[in-house]
Amino acid sequence: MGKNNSRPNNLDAFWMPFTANRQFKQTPRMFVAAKDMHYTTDDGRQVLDGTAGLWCCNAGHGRPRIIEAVQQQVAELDYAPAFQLGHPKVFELATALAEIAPESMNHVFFTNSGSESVETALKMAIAYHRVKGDGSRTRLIGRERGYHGVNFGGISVGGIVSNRKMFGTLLGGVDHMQHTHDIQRNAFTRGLPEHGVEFADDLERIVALHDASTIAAVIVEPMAGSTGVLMPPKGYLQRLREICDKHGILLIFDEVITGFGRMGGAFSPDVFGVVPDIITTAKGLTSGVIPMGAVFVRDDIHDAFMTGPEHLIEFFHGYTYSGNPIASAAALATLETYREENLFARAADLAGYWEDALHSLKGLPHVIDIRNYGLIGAIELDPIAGEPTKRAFTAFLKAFEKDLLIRTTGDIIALSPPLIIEKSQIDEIFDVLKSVLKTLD
Ligand code: PXG
Ligand code: PLP
Repeated sequence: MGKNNSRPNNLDAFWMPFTANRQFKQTPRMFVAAKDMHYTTDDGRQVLDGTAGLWCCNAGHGRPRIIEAVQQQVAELDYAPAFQLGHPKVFELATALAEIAPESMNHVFFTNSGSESVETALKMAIAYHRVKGDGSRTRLIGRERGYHGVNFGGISVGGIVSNRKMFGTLLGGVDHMQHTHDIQRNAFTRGLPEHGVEFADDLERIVALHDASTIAAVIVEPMAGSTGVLMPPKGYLQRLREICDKHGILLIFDEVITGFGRMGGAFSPDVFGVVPDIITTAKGLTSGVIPMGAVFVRDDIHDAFMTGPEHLIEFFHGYTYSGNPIASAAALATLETYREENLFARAADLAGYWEDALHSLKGLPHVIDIRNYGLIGAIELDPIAGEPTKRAFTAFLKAFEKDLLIRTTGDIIALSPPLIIEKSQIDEIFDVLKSVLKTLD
């Protein structure tokens, strides 16, 4: 097989996403191959993947079953129209997903990304109330620091200022609960923080302001990833659930990061015990191999749409590539890989070792908090005065020089390795990080 891995002469045309383009193009970092736990750079180095790509390659890289499934599918049926026509794999996939989803969630709507899953879930929630004859419930409630992708609905309910401030007035009828980060009371907690269940009561304030009869849904990440890994305080999700139930508000969990084993179960209800009404996913669904997302819906929400004349479309929504055959084949093979290798349980089994290794960084210069759950870790650094993000980004560059891929957001280092990681590789991650943190200004 021929490979062409030489660096392109011109990097100008590609406007890179969420990247400091000018800086990158002066000193590019390029991957040309990946296998299991490692990337290969264009200068031939093996870089340990501490982030599963962008939180997505949960089964690791270059997994044979997934490669084979994609190759076979592309040769057999490349594309089938998504509207008013079907193909077998997408139905098989939906059934397989319903099996690992919470008991009451046996219906799945396919998208191509986390952002699209979020838009789909928000539209479904508003439309659901309307088909039930409750059309005044149109408001959407998000949370400060939330990340729900980059489309207009997602940034409207999202709470990351830099993702919102450039883009006008966004969607109307949206409000936000306060975030749950409380470093004063919870710093260096292992697992879920003790303090902060009362942050959920902020939803009561919002309900009192707008009246429950105007609110369609609340959307939160059960563990807020992109903003820098904020674990839900003990009892917090349960209380959100209770308040939503009390007021007839739908609860949407955005599990684009937490889904598919990251926390030691298929989805957050398996580990936190709180079941929402809608779950949005993407990323780990295909282990990052082919873009795909899925929205899981409680059965009675789905059923509420299945009324009216049978020849009419029930939900005016969908994407050209919803349930694409190649993505479906990749997802089926990914689920088989997770099952065969018991990877969700593996994440749970490794969580203790991971936690100990991570928390051994306590006491190193600039480290002001460490957080973990499952195979997720975060190290929060004290920002350089007047230069926020610089200290953590320097750590990223230094780690990369030492053949370790980490991810930073603000001054927080986020870690989320593929679930196939070995203990020796966990040691390697934290040995490198220790040496990097010791040399930071
Ligand atoms: N919801 C959540 C909770 C996410 O984490 C999205 C929606 C959007 O998914 P797409 O597939 O449209 O990107 C995400 C994505 C990071 C990082 O480093 C996080 C995401 C994406 C890229 C980087 O924290 N989350
Ligand atoms: N824009 C135009 C002009 C289109 O025709 C379509 C789909 O047919 C879209 C956008 C939406 O594309 P997608 O279904 O891939 O989201």
